Amino acid sequence: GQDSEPGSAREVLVAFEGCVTEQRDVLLGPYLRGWRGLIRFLNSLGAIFSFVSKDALAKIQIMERYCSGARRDEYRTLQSMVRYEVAHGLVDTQRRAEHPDSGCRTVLRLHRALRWLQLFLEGLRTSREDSKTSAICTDSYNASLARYHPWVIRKVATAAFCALPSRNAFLETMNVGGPDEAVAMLAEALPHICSVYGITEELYAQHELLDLP
Ligand code: 1PW
Repeated sequence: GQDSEPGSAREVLVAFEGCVTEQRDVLLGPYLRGWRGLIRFLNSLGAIFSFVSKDALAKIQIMERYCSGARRDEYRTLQSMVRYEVAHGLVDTQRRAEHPDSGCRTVLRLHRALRWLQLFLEGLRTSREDSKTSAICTDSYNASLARYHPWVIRKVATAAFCALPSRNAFLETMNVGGPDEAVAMLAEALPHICSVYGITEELYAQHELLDLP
């Protein structure tokens, strides 16, 4: 669809579902499509969220360039990307220098944000009807992504969360029907997001890439 269409959370689910192969490889194409869908959704929440989505979008674009570039075969899966970049010394491990935008460090930022998303959606799914979306969002952020952000970003992000609509209105914006349908969709989607997150975390841990600058 077009970028101006509201989009449905279901597209995001389908993309993340299609990420993991039988060999437990993570396909970058669907991974980035899932992210694109998320960004579209974030933007539909209002201008205040474009601050949050802008950096993620820049990172998606870096990855899309790799995936359509001369070395696209190496960037088919997360596993082949790590193998390729590590073997060819394309990853800065101490400070950003020769390879400031390696695929490995770029995906690591998206990966950390995915943990936030996972906690947020899980909180939303299991919350009571009168819960505050902003509180769920703040708690999940503080439990995950916040530790990687400097004070000023934490402040701006937390301020943006206050603009989130009520729980039920938020579930409606997901465009999958009423709140009950949205909660059911989340229950279906979360295991897939968890699985992508878990495989990535394990892969990065094996290669000692979890602290890339
Ligand atoms: C409603 C729940 C939505 C979850 C969507 C996740 C999007 C998260 C993006 C947060 C971005 C905040 C501003 C940017 C900070 C960057 O410095 C930071 N990027 C991320 C994605 O955390 C680190 O990237 P950098 O500076 O090392 O290139």
